[in-house]
Amino acid sequence: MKLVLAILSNDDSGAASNALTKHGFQVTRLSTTGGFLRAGNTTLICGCQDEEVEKVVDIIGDFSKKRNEYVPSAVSYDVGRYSSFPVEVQVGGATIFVLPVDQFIKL
Ligand code: 2BA
Repeated sequence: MKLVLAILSNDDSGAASNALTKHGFQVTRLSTTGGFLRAGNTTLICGCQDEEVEKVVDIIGDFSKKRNEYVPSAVSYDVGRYSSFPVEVQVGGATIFVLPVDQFIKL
C-alpha cells in the first residue's frame, strides 16, 4: 500500500478530490500553507494500493496542469491616478510524494 501526498493550489483541489472520489479512491483534504510564498494551498492525502498509484497521480495531474492566466494589476502614475492592466502569471501544478505504508488500521 502507498500514501500519496499531493500539494496543489486551492483552485484545483476541489475538482481533483471530486474526481478521485468518483473513481472510488478515498481522499482527505488538508488546508496547508507554502513555506516560501506563505500562501494557502491544499494537501490531498490518498491511501491506495501500489498498482493504483499511477491512476491517482494521473487524475491529480488532469486537474492541476500548469497554465498561464491573466490577473489584474495596477500601476500608479501620479497623484491619485491609477491604471489597471492584466499581468500573465503561471498557476497550477502539483508537488506529489508517494510514501510506503507500513500499516493501515481502521478502528
Ligand atoms: P512549487 O515547487 O510548485 O511548490 C508549491 C508548493 O508545494 C510549495 O509552496 C510547498 O507548499 C509545496 N512543496 C514543494 N516542494 C516541497 C517539498 N520538497 N517539501 C514540502 N513541500 C513542498 P511554497 O513553499 O510557497 O513555494 C511556492 C513556489 O515558490 C514553489 O513552487 C517554487 O516555484 C518557489 N520556491 C519555493 N521555495 C523556493 C526557494 N527556496 N527558492 C526559490 N523559489 C522557491
